[in-house]
Amino acid sequence: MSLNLFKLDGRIALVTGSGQGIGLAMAEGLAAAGAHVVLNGRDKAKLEAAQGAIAAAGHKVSIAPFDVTDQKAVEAGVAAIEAEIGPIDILINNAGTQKRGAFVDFPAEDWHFLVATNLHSVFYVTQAVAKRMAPRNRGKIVSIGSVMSKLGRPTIVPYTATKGAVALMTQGLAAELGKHNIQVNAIGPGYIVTELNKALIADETFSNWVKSRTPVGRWGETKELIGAAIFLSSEASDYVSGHLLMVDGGLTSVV
Ligand code: GCO
Ligand code: CA
Repeated sequence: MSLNLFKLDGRIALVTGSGQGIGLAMAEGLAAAGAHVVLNGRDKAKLEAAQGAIAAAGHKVSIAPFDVTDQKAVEAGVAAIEAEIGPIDILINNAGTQKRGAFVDFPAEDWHFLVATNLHSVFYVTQAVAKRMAPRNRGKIVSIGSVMSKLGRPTIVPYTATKGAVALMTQGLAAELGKHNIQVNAIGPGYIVTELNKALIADETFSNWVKSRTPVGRWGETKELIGAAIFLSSEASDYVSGHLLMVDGGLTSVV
């Protein structure tokens, strides 16, 4: 049995929100596994810096700067990738953000921003990509959910709502796209050291709570999400669909 199951050579992978953090780590990992990665984000300079690093490592990488919350920009961006680079085999819906605050005071505009960034984006990008994958009868769609796809905690109700939606959207898409040999799954990161979590890491009480609440007793690193991303992007997962794969150090499996 060869490990070619996990090779992504010859595949094109679009990773949204991949200028930094989890998205960039996954893009680097997919590139190392052989994929031609297409980096996406709104900050072109950040994408160019990331592109430089991945190219310097000897991997194939392009950039596609468009705003995933703008349906017209998404449609144009995806069409351009397919015309200029080639058919997208793998889509990683990673773009997302976080805003924290008491629910009763949570500004409606922040709610709308989180829904647009974390959920509308998945609708726009997945639709633009899946309608092109379907006639090819092959594709991998991986969305980034969260431990909050299954659990709640105070101050992040809007974020939690969007991540719960991503998990069930994954199941719905798996049901509908399976006939086109498109596998649709999600990854649920636990508490990972990222820019979005900077304030939490700096809060000693919260950080100690994460360590005690997580069986492996520590925060995760962005690179620890790469294995799940390669698995769900490769033929190793051709019979896996509709699944939310938690990468959370065991957090969601214990009280
Ligand atoms: C929080 C954090 C969490 C996790 C994120 C990763 O405020 O509790 O941002 O939401 O870090 O969900 O999946
Ligand atoms: Ca499920």
